[in-house]
Amino acid sequence: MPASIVSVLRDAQNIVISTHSRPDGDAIGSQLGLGLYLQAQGKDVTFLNSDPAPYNMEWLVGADQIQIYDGSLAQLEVLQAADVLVVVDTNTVGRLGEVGKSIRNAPGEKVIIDHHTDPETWFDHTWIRETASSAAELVYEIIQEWDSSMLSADAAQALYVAIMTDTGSFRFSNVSAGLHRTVADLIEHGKLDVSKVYGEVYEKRSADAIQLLSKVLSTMKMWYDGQVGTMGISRRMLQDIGASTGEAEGFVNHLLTIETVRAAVMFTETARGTKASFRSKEDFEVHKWAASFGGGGHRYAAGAFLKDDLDDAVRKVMAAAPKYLPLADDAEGSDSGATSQDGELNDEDAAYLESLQKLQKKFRSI
Ligand SMILES: [Mn+2]
Repeated sequence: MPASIVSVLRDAQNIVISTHSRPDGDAIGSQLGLGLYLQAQGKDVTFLNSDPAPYNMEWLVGADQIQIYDGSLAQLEVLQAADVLVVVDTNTVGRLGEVGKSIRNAPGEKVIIDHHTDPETWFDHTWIRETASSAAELVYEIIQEWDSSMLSADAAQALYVAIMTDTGSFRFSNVSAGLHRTVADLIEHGKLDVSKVYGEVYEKRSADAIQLLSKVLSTMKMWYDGQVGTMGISRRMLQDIGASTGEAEGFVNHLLTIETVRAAVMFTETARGTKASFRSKEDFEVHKWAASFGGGGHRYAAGAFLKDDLDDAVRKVMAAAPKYLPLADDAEGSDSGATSQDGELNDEDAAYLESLQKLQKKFRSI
């Protein structure tokens, strides 16, 4: 209940707010929206994250107050002194990143405000609704319960940005009339120029990012009769262009614009392995598929990290697809790899097969 969260926050003086590693718009917007509101209520608020805000969130008022966790004595003292520690937009100690254990082990009461599936159980107070469009929607409900006349323009703007980014600019299936009423309130409170806000978030890309997009689009592959689409970013691509993975944010959504595609996976190779971002629509759900690789998230948007290079990660994830997706019957056959025009192995698969054979030879020779 938001009322019980309100009383926990009202009774606190020192409050730490944190969110997930590699934070997105909802993470930063929810954190700042809540934090600025609490500051207006006279609370001492510390924003403590494992990673910096993405470049297109740096302009939000309050973003310069966000501290990056470094385990310093000063930060440990703040954590010790916190009456309440609030976690927004994530529900596991692991997803909090470096700061996670310090938050969980801090003596203050832990509050979670979140909309992801399968929350961990170490929180003392929970405000969780899986069907919420964003963590920010839940933050707004707390503020509404408390006193929305204290919501500043800057806090309203942060919450608006959070909802806008987590709903694909108000178009995902969890957008309701009620959410639009919330958004209308935020526009009024923030006196927002919505077109300008959109531009700050989505129209600040570098030419490099668009160059990267052109390369990434060329890796597009259709699987299972076109019901699933994938794209991949190799480390080489990032190095060649000099772009960061943050600039590839949202690329996966291009796949979902294809009529036949019900699920899409974007693979991003890093030094330690490959990140898979899952997206889906209609009756396809991807969170269990992602969870089978140690990840998690929402029904229609989830992620996982595999300790494999790009090619192996693609192969493993796509081989598991029939277990988790309601693929049309005729699509499951043919030991189900990428659609190949002529039924022959494509270069990539041929290379993979070759590497397997080499590996077998190696084992035989031992
Ligand atoms: Mn979110």
